[in-house]
Amino acid sequence: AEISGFLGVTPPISTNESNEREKEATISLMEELRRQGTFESEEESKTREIVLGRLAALIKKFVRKVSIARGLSEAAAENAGGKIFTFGSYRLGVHGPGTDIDTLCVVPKHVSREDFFDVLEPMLKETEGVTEVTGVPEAYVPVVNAKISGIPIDLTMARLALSSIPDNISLQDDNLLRNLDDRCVRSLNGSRVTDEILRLVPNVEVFRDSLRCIKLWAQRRAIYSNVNGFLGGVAWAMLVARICQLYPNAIAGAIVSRFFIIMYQWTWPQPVLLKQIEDGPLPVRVWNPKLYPADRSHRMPIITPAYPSMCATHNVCASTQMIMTEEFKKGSAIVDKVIVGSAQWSDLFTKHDFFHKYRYYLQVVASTGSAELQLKWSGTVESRIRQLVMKLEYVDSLTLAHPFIKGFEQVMHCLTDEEVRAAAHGEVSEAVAKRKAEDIEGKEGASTVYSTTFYIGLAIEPKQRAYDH
Ligand code: 3AT
Ligand code: MN
Ligand code: MN
Repeated sequence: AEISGFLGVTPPISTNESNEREKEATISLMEELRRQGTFESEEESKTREIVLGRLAALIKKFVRKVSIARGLSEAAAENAGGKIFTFGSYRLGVHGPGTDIDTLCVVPKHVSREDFFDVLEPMLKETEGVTEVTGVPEAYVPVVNAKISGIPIDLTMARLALSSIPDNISLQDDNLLRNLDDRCVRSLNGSRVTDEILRLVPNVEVFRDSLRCIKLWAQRRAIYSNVNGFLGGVAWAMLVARICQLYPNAIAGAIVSRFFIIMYQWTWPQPVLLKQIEDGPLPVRVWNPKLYPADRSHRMPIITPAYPSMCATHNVCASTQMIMTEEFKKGSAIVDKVIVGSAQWSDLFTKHDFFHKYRYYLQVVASTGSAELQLKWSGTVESRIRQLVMKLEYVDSLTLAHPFIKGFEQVMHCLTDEEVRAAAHGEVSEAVAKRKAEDIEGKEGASTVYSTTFYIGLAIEPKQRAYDH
């Protein structure tokens, strides 16, 4: 990739090594990240490796079983292979304790997506130490969720147009995407993007440490969420990767300090690219604002590096852009002080003050009468909050509509219709709040209400006084 002598779409800003202050700041940053509990224990780390080993063996067994059922010989079935790839935070090396391992299972052409849910899912359920197995075949990226030895696993699958999947197969070649089902292309995308990001940073270790810091900061400041119009994990990773390209010899403390100032001053909608966007073998859209008006409307475009390149931040709207820009500015001021020794890294990780910041809040309550429905309904409502925020941006006296990044869930056991109605509107009396499931069991007219409440903070323009005119 490094034909031009540097990684990225422009030459670096500086190839200097970090100075003493930045080295000290990096040491204290790593101490703080440890203190904040962002690293898992040695033991958990070992468990993850064992889990992945077991999973890899299980996938081979699954491919073998399906191969035999399709009439392949023992030798051909054995040779059919099957391989797992990880992506997400685990692959990037920035995962915290208890987070999931995102895993892609690559199978040969004679193994179908139906087999994944009809054969592998039951095999998982029967495997010792595997719990909470649920398949979601109808998802945009179909997935099986499970826990193996207590570690949450998201398992996606891609079927390649090959008769066998050898252990040394790489997913880098765009031609592998030819003649694949869309769901397979989407499943491969997660892994291909992650691997490409790692290939495009000058120093993976520095990238990891810097990203770990930025992720924690974004979570604490409540701007880590793709659905709500902020940035998700992949977008934050790409931003940090771009800064690493611009300062190839800098260490984590220095990268983080450049990160804030560069992101604060970035001339959006100029896109953040890790490499030039390439064309490829599929009849699919690649991000191109010259060609597509929808792409032109992206306010903070951050473009994925693997073909077919897409914008990871199409959900950003005027309000969330304003909020993130403000946070970049605040972060920049704190980090400047940290580098000269007049502030602590912990100051960067102070919790947001969303619930004290605004005088008015809009509350959106999604409620149903069943846990299963609630999961779907609250997800639907959450994905629409953005639309509401964008409508609010048009209200004259509103200067900002600030969506909070998560909803608050409640389960309320109600005895009367009145209680049900109140609960569905997000009002809970003390009596209802205290009641348990067994308190309403078998009682006539009683029912349980599930609710999720979302909040949007509203900043209102100060009223103009008469003499202003
Ligand atoms: P955690 O450490 O797990 O919190 P992460 O970055 O690994 O952070 P996820 O496990 O949620 O985040 O997601 C990993 C990748 O899976 C990111 C993205 O490529 C893909 N992904 C996540 N959610 C969706 C979704 N709803 N649709 C399509 N792809 C998704
Ligand atoms: Mn994950
Ligand atoms: Mn996941």
